[in-house]
Amino acid sequence: TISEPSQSETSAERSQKLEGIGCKRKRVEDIRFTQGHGNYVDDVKLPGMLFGDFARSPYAHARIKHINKESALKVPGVLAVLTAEDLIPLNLHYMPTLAGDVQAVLAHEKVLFQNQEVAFIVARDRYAAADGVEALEVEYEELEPLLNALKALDDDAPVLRDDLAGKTEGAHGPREHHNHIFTWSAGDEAATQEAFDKADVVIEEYLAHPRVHPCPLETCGSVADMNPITGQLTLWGTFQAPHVVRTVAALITNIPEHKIRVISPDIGGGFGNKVGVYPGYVMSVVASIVLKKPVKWIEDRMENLSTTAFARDYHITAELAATKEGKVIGMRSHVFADHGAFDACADPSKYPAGMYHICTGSYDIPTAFCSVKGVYTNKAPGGVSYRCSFRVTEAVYTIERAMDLLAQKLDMDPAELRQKNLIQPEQFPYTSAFGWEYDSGDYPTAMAKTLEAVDYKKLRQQQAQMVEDFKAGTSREIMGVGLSFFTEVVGAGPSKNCDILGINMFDSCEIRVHPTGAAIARLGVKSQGQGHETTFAQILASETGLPADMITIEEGDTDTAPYGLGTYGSRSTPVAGAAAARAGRKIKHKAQLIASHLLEVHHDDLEWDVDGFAIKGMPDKRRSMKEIAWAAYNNLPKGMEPGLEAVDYYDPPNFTFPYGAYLCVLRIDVDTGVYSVDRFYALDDCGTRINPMIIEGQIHGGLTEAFAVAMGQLIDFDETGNILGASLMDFFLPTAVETPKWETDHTEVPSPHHPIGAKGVGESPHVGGVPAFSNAVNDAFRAFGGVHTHMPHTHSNIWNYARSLGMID
Ligand code: MCN
Ligand code: CUM
Repeated sequence: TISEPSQSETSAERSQKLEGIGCKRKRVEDIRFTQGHGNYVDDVKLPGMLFGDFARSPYAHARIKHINKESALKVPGVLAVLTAEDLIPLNLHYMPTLAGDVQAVLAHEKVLFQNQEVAFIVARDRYAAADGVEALEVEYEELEPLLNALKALDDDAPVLRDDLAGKTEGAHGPREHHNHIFTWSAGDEAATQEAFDKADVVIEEYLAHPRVHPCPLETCGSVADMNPITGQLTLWGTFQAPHVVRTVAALITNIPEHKIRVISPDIGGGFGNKVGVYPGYVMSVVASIVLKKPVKWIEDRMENLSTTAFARDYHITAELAATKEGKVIGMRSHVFADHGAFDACADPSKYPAGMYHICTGSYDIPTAFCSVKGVYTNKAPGGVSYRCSFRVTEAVYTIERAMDLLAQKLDMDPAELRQKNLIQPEQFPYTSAFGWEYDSGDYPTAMAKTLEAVDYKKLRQQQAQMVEDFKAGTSREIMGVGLSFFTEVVGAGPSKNCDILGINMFDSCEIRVHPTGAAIARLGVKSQGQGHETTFAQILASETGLPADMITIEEGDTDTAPYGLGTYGSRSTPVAGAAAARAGRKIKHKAQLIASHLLEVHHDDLEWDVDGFAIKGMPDKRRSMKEIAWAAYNNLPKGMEPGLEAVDYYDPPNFTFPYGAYLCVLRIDVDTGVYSVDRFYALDDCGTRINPMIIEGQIHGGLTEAFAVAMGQLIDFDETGNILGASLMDFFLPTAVETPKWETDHTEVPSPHHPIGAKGVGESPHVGGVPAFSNAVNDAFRAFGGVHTHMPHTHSNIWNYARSLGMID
């Protein structure tokens, strides 16, 4: 009944048909996206569904004196006004955060940042809810706001968190001040001090990494449907980690976990913004319980930019110690981390500063020390989002700016200084001064390839010529060459290092092969645009011999997908991708036993050949995976259970360490501060490449966001705590018009511990891209006495910097 694959086809031909690992397979999800048939949270429409909207605080810091619910309840269509008073009896006015703090679901007594959630107004439709928000009367008494993280621990700094009064222990050790969250350090402080004491040359610089926001196209939202008859809660939402949301929901509501179904439908970009748990999610659930109807909550753009997870806001001091020949012998960094009003950072539990201690970067630095102080301010909570790999963006910015500053101090070329200090191929696996075990890499090759591709020498000659011309008064244009050599740490993670709320950070894949040789695979991660439906089918195609087109990938429904920790920290390929490969191998193992039965030989006499098993030395005597799948349902070896299914939960032995060498060339018109990016070359190594086209897309996206952060994005505040830049009128979201042209390249050093050798890639271009841009801008001013100018490098900031250096009269 099943047709044999044509025996005349060669292995190579059959292999190509699978569209497995290495194939530039077209994105299967785009069939629905490009035709407008994606299914996002706002597309969920249920009978009788109500809408909730937040009344938010106009002040950054104020006491709530009185709330008059009546004024809102009078609005036609408004059904309920919920405040903290309503949540207190349910013990839901605060919710636990992933960082071991609590966050107000609705402000109780005090508001701590502008646009904080004060009341939830539920109405028959969005418009009535918005009218209710307008009508609600809240009386506030303004308090002094705290906006400067560097002043948060001053003796006279205002007290922000009344609810923590007298609490001397935080989730990460003792608290030393009313606005102090944690102090965390890594490395060897004494040894590092010794290195600095004996160094010929040291540099020290304050490097601010300003507050930005990932600004995904789709904002956050949820639909909660509590069935009062069955007690079943169904929650659709923009969740990067649906299983974690289910567990947190069970813990805070006491609804048994099997009665909660969390569904992440299509997601229109996450970038870390959709990892955290937000008051809106909780309030849609509470409102559905109270009103016995489904309740939807969807943020608007300004709410998204001003209240849900921001990124960075790291105030970094970077120090390097080196010999006069340019060998770095010590690295030190101190950070003030602005976490906003609540510590809602989404890091693995043991790492309150994420993976910031990858800040020795790609260099063989024998001693290092870093410490991070987290503080409260009157700003929105968050901190770990935006293609950051848990603060690796900040870490790479620190070391890559510091290397340029050291090169300048030594009067050395930045490429040469890097080459002198790169970790050498024979040093892998390499243990860094902070204890990370870098799994693999060939850094000098990546560096050499990059310098050659751009003709680095010639660029430096051109630059020198332009400096001369500028100084001679014949030109008003200068040129910058920005290098960045980054190392990432992704794939959280090994359970020895990583957990979230005590749940180890493994991931999972379950595959079922149907009788006709088609299959469905479900994973514990959740794509937000990364193309998992395409690439995970490719891994399984290579592993099982079933064509990728015959494998459906499903993610995001906790009732069907195996438990997983979700998609962030570029962990899907390193962890769930590994689980997929291993689940595929389990399928293959059973298939081999079935094939041995069908071909009547011992299974050791069989060998795998692309899409089936053949008798060793007799390639024509074979059974394809398709035939084996059929047999799994009707012709099995005696005693074997029917079916062809496998599940794999994978706890990786280590992180993966993708890396890359980036180079940016830009020209600046000094009199206007206007720059143009002449060239941006990005070489990435993410180990085995599953889908080169998807990788290129990831890199283009990440570089575009790097450009955005380095050159324009900023979430700023005025002195009273009003958020500036909370709309797309002010917040820089580059379009095709501003975005430079990207040149991509790669090397391929597989991860030695990953089943198919793949490392993550989703965040690399952002991590490496930001310092390349910032180094380029700073490099342009190096010959004119410039040392460091802060991001964002807007035209006006560049112009002001040129003025401060006396380059403009
Ligand atoms: N891939 C590959 N070969 C590799 C590595 C990855 O073909 N060696 C493919 C993967 O199979 C997957 C994609 O590249 O289809 C990204 O994989 P990975 O690096 O594992 O990252 P994740 O899937 O875990 O995605 C998370 C990462 C993060 S943390 C942010 S932030 C970010 C990013 O992805 N958010 C994104 N890229 C994004 N892209 C889109 N479109 N939307 C987002 O929200
Ligand atoms: Cu830090 S942004 Mo991604 O890890 O979702």
